[in-house]
Formats: sequence, structure tokens, C-alpha cells
Amino acid sequence: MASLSARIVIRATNRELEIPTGLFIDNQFVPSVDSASEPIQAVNPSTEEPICSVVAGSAKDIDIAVAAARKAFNTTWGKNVTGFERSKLLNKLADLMERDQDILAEVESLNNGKPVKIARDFDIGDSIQCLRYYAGWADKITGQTIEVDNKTKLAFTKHDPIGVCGQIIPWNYPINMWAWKVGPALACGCTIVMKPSELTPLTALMLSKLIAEAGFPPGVVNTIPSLGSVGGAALSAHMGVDKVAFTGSTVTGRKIMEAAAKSNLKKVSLELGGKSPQIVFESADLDQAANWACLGILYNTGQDCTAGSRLYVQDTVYDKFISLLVPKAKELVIGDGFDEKSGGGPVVSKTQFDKVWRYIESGSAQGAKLALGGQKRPGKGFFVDPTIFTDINANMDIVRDEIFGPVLSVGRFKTEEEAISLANDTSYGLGAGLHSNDANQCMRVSSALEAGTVWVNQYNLLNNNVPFGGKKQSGIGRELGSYALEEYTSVKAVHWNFGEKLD
Ligand code: TXE
Repeated sequence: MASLSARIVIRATNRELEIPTGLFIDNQFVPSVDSASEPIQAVNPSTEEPICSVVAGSAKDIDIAVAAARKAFNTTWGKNVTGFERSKLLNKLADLMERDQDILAEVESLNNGKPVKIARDFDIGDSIQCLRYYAGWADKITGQTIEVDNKTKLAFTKHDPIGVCGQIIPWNYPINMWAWKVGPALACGCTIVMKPSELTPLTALMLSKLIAEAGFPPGVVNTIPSLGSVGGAALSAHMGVDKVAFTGSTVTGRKIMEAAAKSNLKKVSLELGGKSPQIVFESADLDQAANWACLGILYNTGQDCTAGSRLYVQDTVYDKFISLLVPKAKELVIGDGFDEKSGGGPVVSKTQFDKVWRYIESGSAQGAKLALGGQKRPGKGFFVDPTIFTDINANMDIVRDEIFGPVLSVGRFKTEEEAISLANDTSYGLGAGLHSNDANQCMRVSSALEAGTVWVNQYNLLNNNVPFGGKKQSGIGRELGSYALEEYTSVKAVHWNFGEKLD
């Protein structure tokens, strides 16, 4: 039987800690009921060394977790707990995450590769704030009273928790994606079966321990590390799951929607891939625009659903802009997440590394010009240095497909109309950015861009109180802000008769 915890030593900081490695059901770490279920190996992408192995859940384990979540929904949680109590527990969880932020940051870095300081200051800091933001909502979820007929009738609405939620999250922001999904679901009174990515299960397991410590009743949050094709597929097709929330690839999003349609028509929210454009107009502060463009494509080593991977520059300032952009991108040090000098880590896995390199090679083969990067590093670790292609055309794979690495394609345009048309020439619609000092142009272009989020004179910054999600094939539904509450509630209309009599 696979062990239910692992003792690991983080060499860089000399930290020794015990990581839970079982399935988390009913506030207990347990083994899989399937003796055939092979454990998942967590790997450090900076060294390619194994960290520890984790129990992998099977479809039968998903059944058990869903049953635990249903029981909790019907007894201790759901409509049986006040918003005030939910708020208190969410705040307590945020406090525990704050207490453990250094440990969580180190484990996040170990398993995902991102720099520890970025994990601590941004990923974990934002996640704590996200939980506190939704703690604030928990006792403010209200319906409406609606006048129907003043003399005899009244209607009102109730925003009921939707029920048992399957949440399937990816590996690029393991803690953030956990908080974005857990925060609003718990605030609304839902219960959860969480499936972290098989590549990055460790912090979700550590957070599960904090769920129990915070005092959430058993079964409210259950965590089943599992392969996507096993646990993810089982959750999406489960008749006992009322809603599935997903962040990941468009290919998988499509499968989830299909499984939902073929089973119980559960509610689905999808946050999928992107090929987000940024436009630099001639009036922009070019130095600033170059900074934001670098942040847009290089943050999290480009493993970002809103990565600004296509950049269109007005031809009158094109050469000047490239001469500012390339040295700035070159400055970023990609290295081991535990090295203080690293501003970015490796990509998450060998599969992702190979995918990024296939695209870099295809860019050159299809005639784009390398302005930066393109050299593989010797040695261990899935490191890819910042890479910039110019002289692109709309049919190249590097321009059409999501690469999810630090690879930027730069093109040029003459008119505003042409810039908008190039930017919108994609099946995706997640993020878009524009840089201009002409206020009217900012208004015109931001309204013409087909994306769920448009950044003006900045890029890639999100706030917990502002909604986030995609248009076109980048997704359905919204996370963050008050909009996320709609994903986890079901509106009930109650019609009340206080006077009309039927003959
Ligand atoms: O994604 P998957 P992968 C994009 C990015 C990346 C590509 C492939 O371009 O290169 O996707 O990455 C679970 N039913 N994004 O293969 O498969 C899986 O276990 C249910 C963008 O890792 O979408 C994991 O928990 N679930 C993205 C989650 O889906 C399934 C973030 C994401 O994995 C499943 C990640 C199935 N049949 C990748 N198959 C973003 N939007 O930020 C897999 N999963």
C-alpha cells in the first residue's frame, strides 16, 4: 500500500517537512480503494529529480469522495450553515495559509519550478487575499424581492448553493487556481471534490491539511490527485456532481463539456487556453510598453493562460520598439526557483519542454526570424530562455497555437483597423492588451478587441475583485469578483400568493 505521507528535505533551505500524500476524503488522508491504482510521481522540474510519490485516485475513489461531499452538503454544510460561519472558516483558512506561507512557497516552487519569492509574494499572497475576499461575500449572498401584483402576490428569489462541485485545476498556478475555485464555492455553501493536476499535487494536499485544521466539517473539501483521464473524466461524467469548474486546455475543456452533456447536464465553467495579442501604437510610451510586453510573455515562463504571445507594433515605431524590447527580455534570468537571481523558473515538465521546443523549431522552419533565444541549454532541468520571433505571418503555428512557454511572436501593422483585425484573428478570446497615449483610441480599440479581459497601458495584472474569463474558445463563465458567485449558486424563484382565491 502506498504511504500516506512523505518526509522530504528541501536542500536549498534545509527545510525538513512531512507532506501528506494520501487522498483527502472526509478530512482524513486515505489510500485508494483500488489496489491497482499506480501512484503519481511528483518531480522537481529544475532538477528532473523525483520529490515523492502521491496516491492516485481511481473512479471508485471519486465515487467515495462525491458521496462524502454530498453527505456534508446535506448535513453540516449547504443550507445548514450560516454565511457568517462560512466566512469565519474561510478567514481562518486564510490565516493558516499566511502562517505557512514560507513552507507553501517552497513546496510550490519545488513542484512547479517557479521562483520561491514569486510564489510567496504573488501566488500565495493573492490566494490568501482571494479567500478573504470571498469570506467577505459569504454572508452577503442575497436574492431579490420582485413585485408581481401588489394586492395578492409577491415573488422572491433565493440564491441556493448549487451543490457538489468537481473542480479540476492545472499545474501553472497550483495554489492560485485552488483558491479561485475553493473561495467562491465555499462562500456560496457548496461542497467540493478537487482534482489537482497530476504534475503538481503537493500544495493541494498541504492545503487539504489546513482545511481540516481550520475546522471545516468532514466532506466539505475533498482532494483526489489523479490522472486527468481517470479522476478528471470521472468527475465530469459523475451523476452526483452538480457543477464542474475547470481550468486547462481547450481540448480537455471540450471533453469535460461533452461528459457533462452526456451525463446529468451539470453546470460547467471553463477557463481555457489563449493566444492573446498586445498592440503597441505609435503614441505609446514605448519603454513602458516594452516592459509590459516582457511581463506579458515572460511571467511564469510564459505558462500563463493570458500570456501576451502575439505582439503587433505600428510600423512607424517598429524598429525602435524592437531595439527596446529585446535587451529587456534578455535580462530575465531563467533558473532554479531556489536561486535568488532567478526571475523565472523552468517549464513544468518534459512534455511541456518538448512542446515548446517543437514550436520554436517550427517558427524557424516556417520562416520567422529569431531576434532572441533559440538555443537549447545543456544539462538537467526544463529551462527555456526568452525567445522572440519577428517577421511572422498569420499562418505560422507560432502565431496560431498556444505554446505556453516564453516565446513571443512580433508582427507589424500600419493602421488601427489592421491592428484590430490581426489581434482578433484567433479562435481564442481570453486576454488582449493595447498601449497608446490617445484616450479615444484606447476606448475604440478596447471595445473592438474580442477578449474577456483587455488591459490598457499595462498587461497581465489581475485583481480578486475583478471578473476573469474568456470569450470564443477561451471559455465559459467567469471567475473572481462577484461574478464567480453566479457559477456556484442556483437561483430559485418563489411565487407567494397572499390573497388570490380560485373559484
Ligand atoms: O492540459 P490539460 P495539459 C494548455 C497549455 C498546455 C496544454 C496542455 O497550452 O501546453 O494545455 O497541458 C485534467 N477530463 N493549458 O495537458 O490536459 C488534468 O489532469 C477531465 C492551459 O496539462 O487540460 C489537469 O488537472 N480532466 C491552461 C487539467 O485537466 C482532465 C493550464 C489540465 O490539464 C482530462 C494548463 C479529462 N479527460 C494547460 N484530461 C490554462 N488555461 O491556464 C486532463 N484533465
